[in-house]
Amino acid sequence: MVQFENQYRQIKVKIVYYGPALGGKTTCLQHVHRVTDPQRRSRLYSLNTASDRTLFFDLLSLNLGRIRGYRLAIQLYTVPGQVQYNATRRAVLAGADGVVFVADSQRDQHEANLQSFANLKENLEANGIDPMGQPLVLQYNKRDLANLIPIDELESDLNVAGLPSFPTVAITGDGVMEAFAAITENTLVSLADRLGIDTTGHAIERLKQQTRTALEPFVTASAPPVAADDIKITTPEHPPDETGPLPQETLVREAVRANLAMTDLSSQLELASRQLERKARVTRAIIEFGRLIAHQRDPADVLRLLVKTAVSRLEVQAASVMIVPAAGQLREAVVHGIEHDPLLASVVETTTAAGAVVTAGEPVLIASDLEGKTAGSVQMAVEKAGFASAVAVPLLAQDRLLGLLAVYRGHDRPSLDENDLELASILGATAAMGYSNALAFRQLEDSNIGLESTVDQRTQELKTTLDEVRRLNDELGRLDAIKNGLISRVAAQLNPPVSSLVTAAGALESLRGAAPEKTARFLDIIRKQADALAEVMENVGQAALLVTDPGVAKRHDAPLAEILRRAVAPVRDLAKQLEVEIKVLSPGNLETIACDAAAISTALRAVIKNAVEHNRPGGEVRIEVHRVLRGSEPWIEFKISDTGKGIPEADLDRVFDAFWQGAPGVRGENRGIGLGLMIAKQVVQRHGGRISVARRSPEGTMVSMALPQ
Ligand SMILES: Nc1nc2c(ncn2[C@@H]2O[C@H](COP(=O)(O)OP(=O)(O)OP(=O)(O)O)[C@@H](O)[C@H]2O)c(=O)[nH]1
Ligand SMILES: [Mg+2]
Repeated sequence: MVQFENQYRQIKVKIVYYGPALGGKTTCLQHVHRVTDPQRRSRLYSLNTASDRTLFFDLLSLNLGRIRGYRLAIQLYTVPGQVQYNATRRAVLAGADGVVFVADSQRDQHEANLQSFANLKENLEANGIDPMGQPLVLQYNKRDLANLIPIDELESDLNVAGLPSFPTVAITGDGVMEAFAAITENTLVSLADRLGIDTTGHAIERLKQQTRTALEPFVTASAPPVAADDIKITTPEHPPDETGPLPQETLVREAVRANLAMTDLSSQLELASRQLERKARVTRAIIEFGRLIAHQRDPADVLRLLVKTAVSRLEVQAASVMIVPAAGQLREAVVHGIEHDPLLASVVETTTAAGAVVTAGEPVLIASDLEGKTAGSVQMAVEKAGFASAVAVPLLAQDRLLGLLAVYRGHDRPSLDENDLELASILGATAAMGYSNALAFRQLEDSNIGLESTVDQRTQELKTTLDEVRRLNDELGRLDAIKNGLISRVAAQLNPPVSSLVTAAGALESLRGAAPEKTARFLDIIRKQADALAEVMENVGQAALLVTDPGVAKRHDAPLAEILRRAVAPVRDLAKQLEVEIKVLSPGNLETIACDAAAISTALRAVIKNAVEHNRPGGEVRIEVHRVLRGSEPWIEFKISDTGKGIPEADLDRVFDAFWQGAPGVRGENRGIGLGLMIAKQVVQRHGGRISVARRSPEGTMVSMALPQ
């Protein structure tokens, strides 16, 4: 009777070797064990009850595929052949899924064969098994000996049903594996039939094919030598007295059952411990992977690590990670062992197989097993790419789809199974968390950088604004100082002419009707004082203009000759008075210059007047005009030089300051309010020009005013 072992998702199938005493059953079982399990991963157990020996072992290393998702495993038993151990035989036969009857081919054993065969039928029936429906194959053993029963005779005596039969030599293994392959195949087909799987269809063909593929190598393999520890013998503490009366049949049966259960349990424990070991390995791998992922800051590194770990832990040839960029289709991010992911290659009705998996949102296991869940396009894509099995796991973090992990295994290895699916799912979930963390970290970093640069920019702007405010404040302070100076100067400057005017006007009044030569002196005074007043007013006007409008000059084309005339004419009288000669040296063909003509004339006049006032009697003021090139730009340069005492070197920097007047002039007094040169400098600067002052040798000062033409 087939055993479902749910915790291992495994079905255990029981095959019993039956036959007359000394027919070779034990020898057969040992042969199968040695051939199929050369590494001795499963043990061959032997139970002793009285002097009989029941051998059994689990055949776990065979990959016989799956039925309804359950792995198939085989358990082999022999029974004691001696007549008196019938209770044991019956107990062992209970739950048999298939039987191999090992007949002894020696002539003198024929009666024993017939008796044992009859006994088999009887015991099957006693266990509620229909002998006709039971999978059964026959071995005619010891074909190497003399005095044999011919095969024909054995066939007609034992095999009326036409079952598969094999001549064998158990001690060399000849024919043993062929018989084993036949009983395995028949048993699995019968099992599928009992489970209601259509035994005429494609599924059963696949199962048979898988069984043949699994057993083929063993049929042709030669058996390794017998090992000393091949058989583990479990012996009762007090061996029963062989000569004494046989124990009651029921007692024997119970003893055998208990013993069988014990050893079966022990083999299950072995299996469980192997699975536990594997689980522990897997758990360690998961912890290690989680630790690695937690340290990743680069999303691409997380994906690379996932593929690397999946390939090594799941022992697959190929793997890939696809990702979903914001609102986009899946695309490959990391690919290993394949050029392109097969799930992206196949398209059914505009959807890729990968798309179908992520839409379903569940991990998928694809394996070419008997009853594997058919997954339509995914299965097709995997088969088309030449792989036998695959696992695809959607990568989700907080319910958000990030991508898909897919791993692929070829036909040369056992199919990926539920354990692999589970491991892949855990790796995928861990990586998805790591990936989404790394993405968030990167976003945070990016926005931090943005924030920093914004703060920098604002700080810079603020600094610029502050600098500007400071500059404006300084300028305001400077202008305020000029204003205050201007007011006191103007008051001082206005006082003498005004009182002279008042005096002269009074004198004129008293001389009303007098001769013109008498009044001429007072009129002269009035004119001169009026001129002085006019000059003060002009200076104040200019200063006010510069203070209120420090912008760029308004330019119009003006003839240079006119500008010069307007600058020099008002100073001629003063020059004559001070016995200073004014010489204008300019090229005849003076052109026009784009400037604020009135302002430039005023600036020039201030400089010329300064040169006249600080000259010596008999001295000269020379005004030269040149056209010069600054780079490729045409400029006009005015050079005003005098023959006065000159300005001390230390004072040269201060001549353009407001109200600076230096040493008293020719007449021992300062005229004006000391704004002339400052105004000149501001006018020139507003035109984008240059003004400078230098001492001349051997005497005098030279001021240069240069303007872009
Ligand atoms: N020459 C020869 N000897 C064999 C062959 N098969 C088994 N023997 C020998 O026959 C003897 C009995 O073999 P076992 O395998 O113990 O027989 P068994 O069927 O298990 O016997 P019980 O357990 O007593 O029922 C041993 O000495 C084997 O070496 C064979 O094919 N040829
Ligand atoms: Mg035996």
